[in-house]
Amino acid sequence: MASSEERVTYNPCQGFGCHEHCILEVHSRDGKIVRTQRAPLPSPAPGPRICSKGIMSAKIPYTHDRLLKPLKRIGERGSGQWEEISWDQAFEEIGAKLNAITEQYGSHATILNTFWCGVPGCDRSTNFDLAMRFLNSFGATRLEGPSIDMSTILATLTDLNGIISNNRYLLNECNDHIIIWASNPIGFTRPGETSHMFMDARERGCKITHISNLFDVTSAKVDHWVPVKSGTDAALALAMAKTIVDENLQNDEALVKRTTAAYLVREDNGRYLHASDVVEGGSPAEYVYVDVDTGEICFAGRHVAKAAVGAIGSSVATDSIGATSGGVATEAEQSEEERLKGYAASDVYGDHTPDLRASVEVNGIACRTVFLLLIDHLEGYTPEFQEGVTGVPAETCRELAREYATVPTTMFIYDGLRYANATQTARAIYLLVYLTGQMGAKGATILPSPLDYYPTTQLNINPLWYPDENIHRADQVPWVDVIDSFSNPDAPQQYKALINPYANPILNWPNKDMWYNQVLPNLDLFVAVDIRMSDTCKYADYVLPETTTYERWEVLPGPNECIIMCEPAIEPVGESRDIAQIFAGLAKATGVGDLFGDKSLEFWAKFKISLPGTSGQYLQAPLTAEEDPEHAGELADVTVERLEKAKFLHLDVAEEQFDNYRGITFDTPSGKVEFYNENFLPLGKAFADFEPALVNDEVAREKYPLQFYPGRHKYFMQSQFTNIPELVSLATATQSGLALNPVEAAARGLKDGDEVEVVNQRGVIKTTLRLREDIAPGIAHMWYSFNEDKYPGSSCPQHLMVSQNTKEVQSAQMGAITTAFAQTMASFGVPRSASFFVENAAPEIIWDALCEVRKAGE
Ligand SMILES: Nc1nc2c(c(=O)[nH]1)N[C@H]1C(S)=C(S)[C@@H](COP(=O)(O)OP(=O)(O)OC[C@H]3O[C@@H](n4cnc5c(=O)[nH]c(N)nc54)[C@H](O)[C@@H]3O)O[C@H]1N2
Ligand SMILES: Nc1nc2c(c(=O)[nH]1)N[C@H]1C(S)=C(S)[C@@H](COP(=O)(O)OP(=O)(O)OC[C@H]3O[C@@H](n4cnc5c(=O)[nH]c(N)nc54)[C@H](O)[C@@H]3O)O[C@H]1N2
Ligand code: SF4
Ligand SMILES: [Mo]
Repeated sequence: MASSEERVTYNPCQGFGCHEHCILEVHSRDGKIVRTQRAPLPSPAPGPRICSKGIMSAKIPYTHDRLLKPLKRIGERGSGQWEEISWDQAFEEIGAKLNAITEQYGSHATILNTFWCGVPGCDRSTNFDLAMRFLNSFGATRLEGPSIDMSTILATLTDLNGIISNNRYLLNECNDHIIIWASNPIGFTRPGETSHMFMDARERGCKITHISNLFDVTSAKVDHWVPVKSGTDAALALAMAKTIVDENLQNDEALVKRTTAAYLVREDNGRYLHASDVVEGGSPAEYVYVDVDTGEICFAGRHVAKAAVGAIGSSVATDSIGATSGGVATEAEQSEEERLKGYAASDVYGDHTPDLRASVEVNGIACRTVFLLLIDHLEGYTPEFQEGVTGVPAETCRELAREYATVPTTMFIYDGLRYANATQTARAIYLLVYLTGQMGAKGATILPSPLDYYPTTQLNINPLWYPDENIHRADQVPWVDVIDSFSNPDAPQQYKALINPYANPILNWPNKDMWYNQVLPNLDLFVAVDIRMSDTCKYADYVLPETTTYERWEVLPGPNECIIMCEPAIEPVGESRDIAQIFAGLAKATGVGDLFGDKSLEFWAKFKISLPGTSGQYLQAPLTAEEDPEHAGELADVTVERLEKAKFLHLDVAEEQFDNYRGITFDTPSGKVEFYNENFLPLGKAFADFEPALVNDEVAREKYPLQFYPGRHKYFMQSQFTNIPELVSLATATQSGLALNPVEAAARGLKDGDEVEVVNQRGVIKTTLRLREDIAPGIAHMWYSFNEDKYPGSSCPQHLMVSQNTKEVQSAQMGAITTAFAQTMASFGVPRSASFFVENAAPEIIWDALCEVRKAGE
């Protein structure tokens, strides 16, 4: 076959949800994809890398369960009986039902689930932008996000007003030590470039320590593995903090400069002392400290030099919303250079040096510094105490603390802290970073959920999100309120319809029974959009087939510091349509077609680059030699024309890798890190503490002594790729059945290959026992990605998990975080529907469940 017939395009990997965000070079011939390989994007070392899923991704358009036509349910929900219908009929019938619901209950009665993990591009995709546009055209209600992957974000919401630093290329700066805490990135969950960066660091002589509850692939690749008992990490982190302050290894200067450690707190009510408490007319916004040399009482104002960028609150720059309908440029944000200058100037102490250890009476009020309070708080968290809790020897804890405090160390934390105490645990880990001054230090920072996020390369998506100036037409709601409304006719809003475009919640979210028993029976209409028949589609009334990433347009800034124009590699398979067509059809059928418009996905994707980015300027990229040999290297605006020719351009990102923690100030009330947060005083949680996780529950353990651990598959991406036979073979050969340590099996008289039942109060799973030395005693490990049909006559792993969206797991701390966050967002003028809320429930309980294993039929 002549090579001229081969077509090459660049498309995001369908498994984009791993956060590696690989772009694939896609080769197709005669309208069919023949292979995918890594794209030669010009980017920092080690350059693009892909994994087995990226290679098998070429099969995604052609799977046996690919949705090819709109489907209408004809049997009971979940019965799998469908009628194929035309798009016209689908839009007409769905439109009529939505209109009837709107007439009776208002447009907010329709819920849109915008959770994005399944869609290539995730929250950066044009798909996501158009979901927001539909939300804002229709005036629907956005479903609040599940508490998944949230612990580090919630910790930073508490201490830093939501600022994260997650540029994965900072791993290239690590030469001394990396601690991977609660994550399995190497060769597993981050199998692309990130794995290579870890291995390259090791080759440079950088030591890697891994702290985890089981010996996983990452443990096997590092220098030092520290096993901890599940859900106990806060005890280890706090005992490390205690060792650091006991041995005076903390960084006093960093504590004073960047945190409120030297500020006085009133002993009577635990609140920060303010200038207004001390002098008549003093400012309630000024904090109080003691000069270490003179003993003078001094005041510090709040100096925030335009705080760190990229707060997770919202992708919306609200100040520009008013201007969007005219397509006018957005207000310029501060440049990177100005921001850093601002940090340097943000000295609130003048000539004074604050005393970290002041204990004084001011105006008759006894006060002590936050640092002294911390020393008291850590009193009980001795290395010996933690040994009893975590199983980590006290001496190992001390050594780790000393090493951490004296060797520049990057802390890599990801999402393994999936327990009810996750927020406090993540705060305890962050505390170590503040104490030692490693926050934002070169080669020594903290990277939560690192990815390729460049705040300076964001496109302005407001004009896509908001069809007009009414930014408050839509709303947002948590599941618990939806469930409540079903049994309460007086609830302020009834919810009747659900549209689910990009996720597979009936499989992935830990509350299957809530769907079957409470949600589905109360919905008048359930519409799912997907590329294949998922568990969620199975229960829908209408299933709408979408194009895959290979059949549609996209423009993505970010991956590998590039901006990529993703053109369709092939024609849509079957009658699948792209999301612009799908939402436009729904909008038209519901009378909001004029607002939503009828532009194509290609138009919207290109439209994003035709506007200045959020920095107020067009994105810039150096001219390539192919574009202009004479001026190669010179900066020029990224335009549609340039991208059409080049397909991808390396964006002009600062030479110095960006670390959002490299500055000094934060947008907190004090302008500093508040690891002592007075909002949480009523809960006794002003500091990070160790609270037992649900798996540590002693009473329940009597009946169910094992941790039920339904983990992710190496060869799948949650439920994705479970329809690729080659990957299914690999997965079933290596990760199937129930994996148990031989010690636990012997104690139950079980042997390898036995048919067993995994049980708890919520369900019984029938499966086969596999003995594995690498699974720690105490853990019953399963994998969870397959459709429920894979478990005939049995519960699915998700049944045994703690239900996430119930009142029982709502937590006071989450309530306080959510309330504070809502206030902040409102004060910025961000509409509720655009804020990134997560449900007010214990943050991560995916592995926080217990079970017992017994021989089948006993
Ligand atoms: N037991 C257990 N449960 C877990 C986890 C765990 O480790 N253990 N992990 C949790 C985590 S971290 C997450 S993020 C969630 C993930 O939860 P989900 O976001 O539900 O994840 P996916 O299974 O990736 O599902 C996405 C859906 O999108 C569909 N899809 C893929 N590409 C496209 C597309 O281009 N267009 C459309 N319309 N649809 C598409 C897929 O077919 C699939 O049905 O699961 C959570 N659940
Ligand atoms: N192959 C593959 N890759 C994926 C995904 C997938 O489904 N498959 N999903 C993607 C998504 S959405 C996400 S959010 C990420 C998640 O990526 P990670 O956070 O890296 O992985 P998880 O599987 O959530 O976490 C598993 C690890 O957490 C650690 N762990 C568990 N409990 C504890 C504990 O109590 N203490 C400590 N210290 N460690 C503990 C163990 O090392 C375990 O191997 O993976 C992404 N990548
Ligand atoms: S690491 Fe693998 S699954 Fe993840 S985006 Fe890259 S190729 Fe896809
Ligand atoms: Mo995730």
